[in-house]
Amino acid sequence: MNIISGKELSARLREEMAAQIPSLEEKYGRKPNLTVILVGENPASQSYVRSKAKAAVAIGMTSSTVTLPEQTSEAELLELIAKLNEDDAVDGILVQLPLPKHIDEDKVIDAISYEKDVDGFHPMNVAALWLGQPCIVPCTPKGCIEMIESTGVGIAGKKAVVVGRSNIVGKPVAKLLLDKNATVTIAHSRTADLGAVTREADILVAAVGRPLMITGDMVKPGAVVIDVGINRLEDGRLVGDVDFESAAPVAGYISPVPGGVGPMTITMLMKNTIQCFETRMQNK
Ligand code: L34
Repeated sequence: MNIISGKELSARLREEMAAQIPSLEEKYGRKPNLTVILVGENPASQSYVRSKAKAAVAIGMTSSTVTLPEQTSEAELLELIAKLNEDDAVDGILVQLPLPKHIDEDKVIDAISYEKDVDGFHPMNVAALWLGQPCIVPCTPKGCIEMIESTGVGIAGKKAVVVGRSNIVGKPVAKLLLDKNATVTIAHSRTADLGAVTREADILVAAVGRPLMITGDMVKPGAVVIDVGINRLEDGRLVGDVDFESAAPVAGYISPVPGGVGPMTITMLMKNTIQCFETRMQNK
């Protein structure tokens, strides 16, 4: 079994990006900027947002974080987004999810200019992804593909099973695997005999959000296993959707939690910010 370290892969990719920024700055007269909006005080969100800002600055971009109180109204948030859409110095806008219950997430995502939508969540980017047109690819799915490709195991012709069907991970990662010519199955909480389905997978992506759900007996020997889950157990332990202990001896390659998909999500966010910057600058 080999461990796919998202942490190490990220370090390499971030170094490459850091090397790219000075020439971008020279060419366009400024650094790319990422602006993150955080509403409320969810500790996990606070920590992810801090990591994003830190990563942006570490590779030589600029980053701004706007922190708004929990009671912020939807109208106020939409107004801020409209202002950032118009701000020429802002290349990427990310609204950290989840939002407080009184705010409609779909409305907020719709309000972000699709050209600054570094998450790739805007309907325009989703449509473009499914139509096979140039788009901003969501960070977590993009990171999963990079991790699979880092193993050297080819994707084309393989059976890939994605467990989970969210708009943020399951559906887009399935589309990306399809684009790489895998034969893709999307399984989910209602799939009958899930183990029989996952045991067929040469590539298994777990993105259900259920701690330790995928156990070793559900993994095909030698498979590439990508664990997207980030679950905090009652004892404080951070675990994935995959039971690493039982799955690792069976898998050919497996990503850990922490140190797997999480850091890669942030790394892909940096890539998307650079992409948004370059696209806007070139279209000026
Ligand atoms: N808009 N909202 C928007 N975009 C996103 O891409 C996200 N996501 C998810 C939550 N909400 C979002 C993230 O950024 C999840 N997520 C995310 C990003 C990074 C990490 C985890 C989740 C991460 O760095 N995890 C570390 C450990 C974190 C810890 O110790 O708590 C890891 O090694 O997995």
